[in-house]
Amino acid sequence: MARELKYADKATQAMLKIAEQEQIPTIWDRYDAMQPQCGFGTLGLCCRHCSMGPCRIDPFGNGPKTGICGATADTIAARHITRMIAAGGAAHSDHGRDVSHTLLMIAENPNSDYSVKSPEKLKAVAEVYGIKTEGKEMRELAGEVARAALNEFGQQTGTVKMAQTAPPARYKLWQQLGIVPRAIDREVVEVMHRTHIGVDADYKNIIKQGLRASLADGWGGSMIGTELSDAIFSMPNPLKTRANLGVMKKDHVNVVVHGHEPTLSDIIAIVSQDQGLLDKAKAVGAKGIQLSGICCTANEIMMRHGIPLAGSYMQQELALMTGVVDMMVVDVQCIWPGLENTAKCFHTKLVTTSPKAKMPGFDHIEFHEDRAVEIAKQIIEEAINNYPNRNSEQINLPNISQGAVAGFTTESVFRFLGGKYRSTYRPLNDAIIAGRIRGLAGVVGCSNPNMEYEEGHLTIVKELLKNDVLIASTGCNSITCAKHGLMTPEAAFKHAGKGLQEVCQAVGIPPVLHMGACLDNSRILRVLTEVVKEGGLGEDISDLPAAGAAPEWMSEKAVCIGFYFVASGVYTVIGRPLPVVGAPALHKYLTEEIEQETGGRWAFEMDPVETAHLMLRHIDRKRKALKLKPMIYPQPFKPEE
Ligand code: SF4
Ligand code: MSK
Repeated sequence: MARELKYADKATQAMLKIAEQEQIPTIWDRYDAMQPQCGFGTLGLCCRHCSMGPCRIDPFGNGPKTGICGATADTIAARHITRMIAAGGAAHSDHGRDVSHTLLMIAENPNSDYSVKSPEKLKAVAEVYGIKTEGKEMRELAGEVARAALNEFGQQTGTVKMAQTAPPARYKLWQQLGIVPRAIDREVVEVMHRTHIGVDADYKNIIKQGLRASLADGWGGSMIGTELSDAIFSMPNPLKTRANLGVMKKDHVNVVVHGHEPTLSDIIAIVSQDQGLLDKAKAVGAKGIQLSGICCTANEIMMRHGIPLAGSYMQQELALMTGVVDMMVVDVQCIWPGLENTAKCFHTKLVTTSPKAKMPGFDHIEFHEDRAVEIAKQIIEEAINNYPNRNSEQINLPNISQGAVAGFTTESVFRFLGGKYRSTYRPLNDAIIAGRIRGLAGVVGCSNPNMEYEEGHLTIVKELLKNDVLIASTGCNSITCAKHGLMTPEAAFKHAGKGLQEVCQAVGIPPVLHMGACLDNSRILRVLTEVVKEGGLGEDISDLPAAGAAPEWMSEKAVCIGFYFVASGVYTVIGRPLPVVGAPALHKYLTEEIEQETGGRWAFEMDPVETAHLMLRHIDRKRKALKLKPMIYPQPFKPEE
């Protein structure tokens, strides 16, 4: 049963004790029960792409060295990883498509429950598509932008326009490499075609298409999702909030939203304050309605509304075990079907809302954007009606939460660093050039029971901060950082080196910037682009003293994100290796040779301190290549080279 998790936040540790007492299995128990996991799968050496198989390659003994069709280990692993890119890109991009449809609905339906809350952002996106904005009424412009964005998914000619916002040198390189994405759906379809039995067997050529598909997500589907979400639901602005299970309230109706898309959660955030619903909550004996979030939906509503976050991916079933969740409402991605078994032990209602994601044991209330408020009210009413079904003896809500500042965007970092009247990245670039900030890091991604929970995220972040690296964080790394107090301005004094401390103090920012959901890694691409544009740090993203890490990655989305960072010129370190280790040529290509082509590459490192040091070595190499000044203050980590 429950294990000691040394690095986990206190609320998680408390809930694991409850799980043990009550004999309720958790994700960690299911992980343990799955051991030993298949070595062929771990190494990337199995293939089920046709019914002559399944085939597996024997990496050590005298067994088969090719599949029945003759596919080698490199071909099989390249096909598999590229399909992971396609699945991850499809998930994010389909989210982007849904947001585009919401924008189109705003344009076409004057009575829509949604509106454009940030006209400035809409105009900025219109510019990318070459759409004239002058004299246009907002709904007219919304229609034109929505159609242009939707066109990016299925167009048969041309290329994805959003990708042209990359630094010119980067875009030119993609043209030379032949990996400029043509259309978002097309790249996913082509991955599926090429990886079919008897099509592409050249591992480099397969990865080339993988890179193009990943760019179609990072600089396409995801970027559209982020940009249009900002236009519709408003531009996030740094705000104070709280994080961890203790944000739920014993005497309130607790509704937890879980998943990814803001179309439902944003409306629920607004509707949960409806006076009629608050009265109904009071009528059943509750003091009010407490909304909180899990996973990236939490990030979305936290950064726009300050709604507190209840927990990360790994805490979804622990939230139910508090006994106070009257309803968990889910949409898409990162939702465990196993929640059903946990919920059965409590009064909690589980509700799916997307026709794309139904789950056994969950109620289904289908969400339709054209009846958004009506359906959101129905959902909350059902949660209220479930409040009296609580069993007070089962309530174990840890009173543990932590303050955080969340909601930085490419634009707000710009404003903070530049000062109110000087919107510019100049102070950031100058701080890097002068040796006050050593470099930039994106630390992002999931958590995974195959790693020590939160150790990777926390250790890497703290080691980088100590060495004056400013961090942009998204996804479940953000949630870990928020829960552990790393997203407060005070964290700079506790964890950052002197140079970074001075910058954080001067502009009043935390040393770890919350930049949103996993979809919002596109914001990090744009921050890097702005730094290049500001000048003095090279011509391309690959010139920057910057690196990325996803220490506890889990999903196919994470694979796609990693590939679009590598394709964008970023050195990207992950914990558990990609399933390519049994394919020697492919492994070497992704971790070494690809840097000659894209300027970025992968590294696999399980030790979090060493991960941070790999990133620092890379940052220092780039500083040296740019002939930047030595760091102003002594640095704890000094690479031997
Ligand atoms: Fe085996 Fe080739 Fe079929 Fe894959 S595609 S299952 S390696 S025969
Ligand atoms: S929710 S993809 S566990 S970051 Fe986006 Fe977290 Fe990873 Fe899901």
